[in-house]
Amino acid sequence: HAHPAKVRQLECKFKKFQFATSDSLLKKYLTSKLFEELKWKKTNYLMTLLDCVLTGFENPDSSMGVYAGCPECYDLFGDLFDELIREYHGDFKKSAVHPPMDWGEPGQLQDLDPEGKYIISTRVRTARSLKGYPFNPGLSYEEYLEIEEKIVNAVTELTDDLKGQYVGLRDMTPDEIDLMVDSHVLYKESDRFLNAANAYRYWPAGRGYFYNEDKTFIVWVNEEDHMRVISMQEGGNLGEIYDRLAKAIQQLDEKLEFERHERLGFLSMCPTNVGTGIRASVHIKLPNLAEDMGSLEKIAEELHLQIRGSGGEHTASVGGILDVSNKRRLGLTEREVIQEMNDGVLELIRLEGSK
Ligand code: ADP
Ligand code: CIR
Repeated sequence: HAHPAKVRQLECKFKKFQFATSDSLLKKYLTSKLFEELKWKKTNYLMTLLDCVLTGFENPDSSMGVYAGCPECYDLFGDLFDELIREYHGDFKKSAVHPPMDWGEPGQLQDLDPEGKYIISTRVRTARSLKGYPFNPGLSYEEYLEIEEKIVNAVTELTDDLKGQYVGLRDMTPDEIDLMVDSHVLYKESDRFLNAANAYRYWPAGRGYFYNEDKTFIVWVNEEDHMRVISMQEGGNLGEIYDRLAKAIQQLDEKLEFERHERLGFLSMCPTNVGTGIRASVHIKLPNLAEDMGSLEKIAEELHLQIRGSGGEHTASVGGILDVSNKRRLGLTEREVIQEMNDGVLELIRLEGSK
């Protein structure tokens, strides 16, 4: 059972949350009845409901408002997580099962914008968690260092154009970090949604990034997830970028063991990322469509796309640049996820051209 003091704290915060205005899925699905059923539960990594929902209680403007404290949370607090997951991933029902991994064939995708008229850059990332550890909210100082060591050992063995070097954040100056964040290579140092979830403890211990010579292949260590594997470059050559990521995952699969759920696929701290963990995005200019953001958002939703600002999640669009990516990551194979983004972005470009 959870510690009584922790349950009292949870009850107090839940009560306060009842008065908050929030469009989050947490608000929608954490009913008083469900709360009573879940409030005493505790995982083997000592994670309770409080560890999962603190971010949403403290940030009523969250879209989800929930992070898993450890893999087991997806089962122990499944009555909450299943609802959020179903709604976010396009009606992925409790009875649905995520398909086995399938990256398809190299060369199956083309350039989305061969004339270079719309797309500034393209990025495909996936999230991975190492087996045998909690997520950020439950990690100890020693575990951060252990995870870092395992990942660094694996990535420094990568071959060909994936070869590169690892830099720990503890060895960088604030100015160096800012420069890398602004050039979209490195993650932000503070995000209030992650901060509320206790994802920044012991910072910068165990945090860092690996990059190849051209900075087209990057691995983030111990940001939101143990591992974010990223392939990116200027222009719209989705095929080249996707193939690079597929090759990297193939090599990493031989060196590391990842946390995978029978029904939900690869597990990650945020329920939006379970399944394939893939977010494939373009930085794109669509000046005609962007004149009416309301209707562009609606079109994007129909195409299962999500629009973010140019600095990433929870940022504004600067210079008319939008971040357009697949919204669903669960219930489809890797190949299907990327095809959905491919087709959606091509449709947006067609609509932009016909305006
Ligand atoms: P994630 O994709 O890992 O969920 P964010 O939305 O926070 O995270 O984005 C992380 C970084 O990646 C940000 O700097 C963002 O601007 C950058 N980024 C995302 N898509 C692209 C892209 N197509 N080209 C260049 N940078 C990108
Ligand atoms: C939130 O709930 O708003 C943040 N924790 C981020 C959720 C994932 N982001 C997304 O799909 N836009």
